[in-house]
Amino acid sequence: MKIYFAGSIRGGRDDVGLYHRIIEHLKQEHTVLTEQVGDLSLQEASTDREIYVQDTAWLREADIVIAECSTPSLGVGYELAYAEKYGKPVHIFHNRSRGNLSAMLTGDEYFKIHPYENENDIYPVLDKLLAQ
Ligand code: 6IA
Repeated sequence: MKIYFAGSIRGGRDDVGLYHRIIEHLKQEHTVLTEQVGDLSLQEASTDREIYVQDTAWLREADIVIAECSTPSLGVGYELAYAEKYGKPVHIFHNRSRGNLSAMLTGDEYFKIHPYENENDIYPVLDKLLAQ
């Protein structure tokens, strides 16, 4: 499967280690198009226009979109709506202890939302949904 993994960048990098571990897990059996989201030392290398054009092309190419939304991010919110527009399955992971998700995500019945307590709860859910 070609996976578009979405996680906060300019919204805040507090969870970059978590993104990195999720991407490493997904890469064991699948292709992750957006490895830079989990890059622990991400550098400004492209223009914003280049990032937008590349990321929207990857969204259209992806088989599935997986987002970690515990750190709110405008860019991730945009990507989720873009994925819905193109009919891509969207799965959203969210740590319950980090506050409520935006009503624009929880109120959209298109999105599959997976609240979790601990990081270790994420991986079996991922394995199950990617095995389908
Ligand atoms: O609004 P945000 O920056 O938090 O949006 C994050 C989302 O937008 C991620 O899921 C990415 O797919 C995408 N995105 C945002 N910035 C970049 C980027 N470089 N490279 C690739 N994808 C991005 C930004 C440069 C960085 C050093 C600030």
